[in-house]
Amino acid sequence: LRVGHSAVTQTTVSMANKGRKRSVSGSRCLSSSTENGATRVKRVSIEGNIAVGKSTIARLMQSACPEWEVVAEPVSQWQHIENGTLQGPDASPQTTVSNLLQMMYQDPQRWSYTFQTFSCMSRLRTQLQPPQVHLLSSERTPVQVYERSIYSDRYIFALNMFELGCINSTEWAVYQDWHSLLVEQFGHQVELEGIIYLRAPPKKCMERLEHRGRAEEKGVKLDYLDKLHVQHEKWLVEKSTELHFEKLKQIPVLQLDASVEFQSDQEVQEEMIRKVSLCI
Ligand code: UDP
Ligand code: D5M
Ligand code: MG
Repeated sequence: LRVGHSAVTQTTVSMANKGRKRSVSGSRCLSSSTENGATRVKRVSIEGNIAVGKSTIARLMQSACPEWEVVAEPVSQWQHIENGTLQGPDASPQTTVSNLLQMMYQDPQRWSYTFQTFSCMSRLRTQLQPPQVHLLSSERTPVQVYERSIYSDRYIFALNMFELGCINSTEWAVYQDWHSLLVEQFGHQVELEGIIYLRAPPKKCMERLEHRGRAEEKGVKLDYLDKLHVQHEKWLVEKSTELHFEKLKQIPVLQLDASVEFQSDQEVQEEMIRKVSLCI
């Protein structure tokens, strides 16, 4: 799964050419350009299998490049579904009514569609937040790093649930209808400059998933990670997934080999972050 140098170089060129580069050297991570004087945000998403190390690399990027903003996946919202959100003086304190992540894993036939509606809505709401003020006042182009995207919601998870029969054909038709509407209406506000595909064999992801020990994921089997791996490969490597958005087909993909231990190896981390920096 190791990515050859030429593949990285090729992707670097296509991602970098999307903006005018002033300088990239040493620990400098970004180009510092604006277009037509307007503040322009560069957004990249980190994609990859469950527990491959997306949050870990995102945290490492955040400390290596403080001028980047990492927008984490709203997993805790999925674990804590809150009651009504009445605003103002009459608002009652919010309480957690359920754990939708757990419900989805325990009874996928019943809860997969509901989970997909909420994971996509909550992700979009989170990613629509404007960049932090310090990013906007920086001389450099603000960069937001998303953990996954509304595209992996559809082309990895929802599609997989449909193929597994956990979302039926009516739910799938309804899902695709509102997902396309959301992308048409809001897609430009979360438009991606590039995708970082963190890639590792499903067995390695399984080891990391077990090591992380998230309670809801106790029943996740290697077979499920195998299926998600294939979905990632079809979308991001083989490009055989049927996509419904022209812009999405053009987005450059940087593959990073996450099969090696990078969390505790500074040299490996630095090399990964260097590859990302060259592309942004
Ligand atoms: N992890 C690890 N070595 C690595 C990267 C990650 O041991 O090189 C561990 C990390 O500490 C966590 C688990 O793998 O316990 C999953 O990582 P993370 O939550 O970042 O994965 P994600 O689900 O966000 O892709
Ligand atoms: O992903 C967080 C957890 O949430 C993990 O168990 C996968 C699951 N997840 C994330 N997005 C989706 C969608 N759209 N459908 C189903 N399950 C999802 P992690 O990889 O740990 O960051
Ligand atoms: Mg994560």
